[in-house]
Amino acid sequence: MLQPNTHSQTDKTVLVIADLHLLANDVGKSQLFERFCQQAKSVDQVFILGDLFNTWLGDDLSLPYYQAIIQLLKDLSKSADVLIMTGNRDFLLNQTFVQQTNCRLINTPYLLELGKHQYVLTHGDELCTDDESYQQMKSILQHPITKAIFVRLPKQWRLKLSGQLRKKSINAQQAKSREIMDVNPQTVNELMAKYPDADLIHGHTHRLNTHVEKAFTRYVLGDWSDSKGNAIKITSQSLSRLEIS
Ligand SMILES: [Mn+2]
Repeated sequence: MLQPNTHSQTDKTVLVIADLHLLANDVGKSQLFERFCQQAKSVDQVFILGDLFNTWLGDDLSLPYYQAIIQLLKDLSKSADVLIMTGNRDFLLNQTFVQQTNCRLINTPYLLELGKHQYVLTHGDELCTDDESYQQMKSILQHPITKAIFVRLPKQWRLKLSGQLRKKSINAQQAKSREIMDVNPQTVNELMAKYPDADLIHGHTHRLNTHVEKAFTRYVLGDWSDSKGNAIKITSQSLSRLEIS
């Protein structure tokens, strides 16, 4: 007699992280990520919701800097399905990165279905619509034409340009209020209206918290320091927070 498939999609365990902002020379945080990868080897899927890397200036330029991290991702991919969404810092991740790591790049928003539960996964910066200058800058920088031109520039130019952009961005952030840089509730509601049965998981704002709204719960992932990281663990039965240390 045929047995029901006990390893169906509904049984899987999933880990979700975001905003590690890894730097090539940041040994502490790289080791923390290594410990996370050890824990993650026993799960089915790992979602990285953007800004895994602090800067990514094209696969040809940035891959050599991050070889230790690339190796960790490659090893993790052997036991878990690793799905990566780009953030505002690493939106130039591309196919050579995919080939070297065997991770998959996914679009935002991504609908994750686990048992009876649905989760909308997104980096979160597109929800911060009060920050109009940021959204304007994003639409220029992440435009396919801009990206295509940028990755063809000489490496030295790219390094210089990214340094200049970073300085501008830091200055701009200092002049903005905390509220402007958080998600806009109406934008969140508009997104979630398209997914009436789902909860929301996002990063970007670095404000780890759980907001229980009428129609959905919004789980915000925190960023990682050199000594402490955070993740969300989901099964078909439950959702819980994990601390990585
Ligand atoms: Mn971000």
